[in-house]
Amino acid sequence: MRPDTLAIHFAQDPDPSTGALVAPIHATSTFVQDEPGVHRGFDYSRTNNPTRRTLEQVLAALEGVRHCAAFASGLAAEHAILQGFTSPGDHVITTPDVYGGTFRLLNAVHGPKGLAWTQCDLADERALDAAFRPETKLVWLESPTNPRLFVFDIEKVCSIARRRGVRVVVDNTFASPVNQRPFALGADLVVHSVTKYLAGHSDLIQGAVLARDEETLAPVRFLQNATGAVPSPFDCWLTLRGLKTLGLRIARHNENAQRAAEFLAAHPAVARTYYPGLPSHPGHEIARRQSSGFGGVVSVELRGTGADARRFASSLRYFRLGESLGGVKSLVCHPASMTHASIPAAERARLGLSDSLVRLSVGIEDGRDLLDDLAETLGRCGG
Ligand code: P1T
Repeated sequence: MRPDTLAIHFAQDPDPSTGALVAPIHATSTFVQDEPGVHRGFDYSRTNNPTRRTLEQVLAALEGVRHCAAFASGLAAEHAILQGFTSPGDHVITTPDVYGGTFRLLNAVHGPKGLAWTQCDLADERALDAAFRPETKLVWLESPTNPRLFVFDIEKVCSIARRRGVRVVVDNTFASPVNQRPFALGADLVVHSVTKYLAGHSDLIQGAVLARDEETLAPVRFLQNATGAVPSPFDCWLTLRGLKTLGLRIARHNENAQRAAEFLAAHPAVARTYYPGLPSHPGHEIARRQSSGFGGVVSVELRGTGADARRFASSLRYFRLGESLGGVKSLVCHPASMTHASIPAAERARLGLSDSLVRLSVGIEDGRDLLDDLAETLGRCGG
């Protein structure tokens, strides 16, 4: 089955008891047992639930593997990986750009408990080599990164890490499995904020961790039940619904974002455009090689002050000002005061996360309307 067919059919046969074409929502906390300890594979919905299991099967199949644990949010999924694969005294290497919530999870939750972590330009092989320590347990890789869309050679990083016996986690949220398949490039674990492209409609929060085998996933699977940050059956069903159009949506996101990026790169009010689909992007060749599309997020540094950037972000018509990305409806955010505000200002300055940066999540509206919106607003508010 190819991915677009799989998203619609895989693990989703009509309900045998009623013939319902669409899988029911198993809204139940518990399952009646035939005898104490004898049941039909489900005993309690925190541990397992048929709707969640279907979602996990479909997500795994889309990433080309068979094992997935769904969580109540992307951050809950990340937390389970960090808890399951690291201990106090261990060390994690990550990308220079990461989602602000991931930074906070490392910096303010796991850091104080003794986890060390280094942000490193994974494109610089010498810097990457130097970043490894005997205690390094994970390389945590966003590609493209949030919010500046840096792209890293996943296959190369995986082979370097493998030689050292270190696992690689790829946060595949920005690409989605339609554009990029990290397991084929050597990743050990894939994590998603399902909230974004997978669910696709900005109507729920959810996460997932995927692995090639259940043995690798075991620490995460244990924590899914033991700490209980599981998604509701209804949210799992909504994601199953959203996934049916994933291929179509991503194709349009890719197309609209490419056009927006080309337009913005040529605009005099824009100092710098970050989009892997632009030949000027430093990771363009790698992105062409390791992905089949460049995604729906475009970031720009505007000329002018941070206040100008904030005004621009607040003035667009179709790009609504809000956190998140990956939904059908376009969004815009000012990372320094929104998604990446949990990174202290001095640290943002060190990382080069400018106050003039604006991040666009280009939706699936008619791309011409989106370009008109950008042109008109830059005309009014451009620096
Ligand atoms: O929001 P949540 O579902 O918990 O997922 C966290 C997360 C993990 N990884 C990446 C790459 C992300 O972008 C996110 C969430 N990001 C936003 C809310 C945002 O606006 O960037």
